[in-house]
Amino acid sequence: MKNSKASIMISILAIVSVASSLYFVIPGSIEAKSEEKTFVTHNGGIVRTTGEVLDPLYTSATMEFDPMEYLREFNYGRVSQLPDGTTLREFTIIAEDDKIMEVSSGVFYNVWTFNGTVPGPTIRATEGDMVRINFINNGSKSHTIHFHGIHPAEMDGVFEPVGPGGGQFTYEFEAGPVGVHPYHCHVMPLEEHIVHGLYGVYIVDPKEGRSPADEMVMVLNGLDTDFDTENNFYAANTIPFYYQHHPIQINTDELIRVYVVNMVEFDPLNNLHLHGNLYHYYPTGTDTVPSFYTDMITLSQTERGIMEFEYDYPGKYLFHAHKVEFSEKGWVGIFLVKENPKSDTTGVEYGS
Ligand SMILES: [Cu+2]
Repeated sequence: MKNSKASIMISILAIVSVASSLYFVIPGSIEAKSEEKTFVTHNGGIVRTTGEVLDPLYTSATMEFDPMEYLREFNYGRVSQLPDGTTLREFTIIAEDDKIMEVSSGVFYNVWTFNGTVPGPTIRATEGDMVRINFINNGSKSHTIHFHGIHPAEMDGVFEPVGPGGGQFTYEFEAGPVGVHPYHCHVMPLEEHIVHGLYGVYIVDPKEGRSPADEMVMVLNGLDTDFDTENNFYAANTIPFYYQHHPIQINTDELIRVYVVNMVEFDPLNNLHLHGNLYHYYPTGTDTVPSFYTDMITLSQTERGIMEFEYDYPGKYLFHAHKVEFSEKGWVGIFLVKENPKSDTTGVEYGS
């Protein structure tokens, strides 16, 4: 009985993967190391995984991605001055759609990438800068980059699909408004292009800057590894359970600023709960006054904002989706709060 169910499942997976012309690779040589858990999706599909966390740097996957590095990595571009004195920030973004990522032990998934990773690079500029994106499509399908924010219609990345095999387009616009915005491919079927990973974060800093802080980016995402339009895994920054097994180290009495962007498709809502603390929340990051002081925000597709908080007490604190299904499928992490070495000697305080 078990075997026949398994063979039916394998057949379904094979048909789905061929029909959708996507890669779903299960190398025979890779064996799960411990007992597999079974996830049943809403429509009866079955996904098996040990649930063990993987260090993506040491897997055989072709996408090399380190969530700890991504967390605090900001790309300011190649900087020059335009004749009128405006700062120009140039970025090169290359789309590909042939990389494979090991999502969980033995579960491999075809990711579509900007500059080789999911999410793509976090792009950062100051309000009023000129942003120039040299976009190259090295994928096998048409792609674009659609930035959220303010820009001319022809820079919107919707009606100018960039052809596969080296097609190019230059997006150029003034950075604004201040805040945190997503960028993503806008080629139809849109859901497919987003779900496979063609998205990233675009931060616009205010001219006067923000108060010093330990800054980080969290993209909330889902992974539909069996192509049934239900997510099988959820994460902050792509790798399920990663920050639970590799806690994010922060200090007491230090301002933490998290740029959070929800890119989960299929599920209408996501949320973020912080333990042992509350945070000031700035929806979209566009206002200087926080709208909420809370330990829970709810985010629909591409909703985003800035969280600011400080911990008084050292220790381990969870952060996770309070939608328990999501946290049990990978969207959970830990802040490891250490006593601030500066606290006693200098009494440094951030924020106000
Ligand atoms: Cu695309």
